[in-house]
Amino acid sequence: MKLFLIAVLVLGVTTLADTPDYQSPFRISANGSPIELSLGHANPLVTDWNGDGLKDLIVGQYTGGKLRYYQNDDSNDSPAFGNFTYMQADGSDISLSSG
Ligand SMILES: [Ca+2]
Repeated sequence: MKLFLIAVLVLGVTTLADTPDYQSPFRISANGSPIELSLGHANPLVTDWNGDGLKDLIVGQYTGGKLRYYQNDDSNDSPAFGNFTYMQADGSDISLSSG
């Protein structure tokens, strides 16, 4: 039992020591300028939206609840984004309410 408790304590200390190694934050640019939203709440999602094998950027913006779509025009290692378009459904901009 004593050996088990020591093993649990060692495992616990080891687990606490294994902190994630995150990169430093950086701003994502589109057309050479950092992406700005009119209000600071954004919800980014990186996914290959158009199925071309390149990860695109979708940003949900707080103002109006619209979804910006930035198509990746370069590569997954060095993505490049141009102008955004608002995502649409049935010909209308998608708008999600907050809350
Ligand atoms: Ca894509």
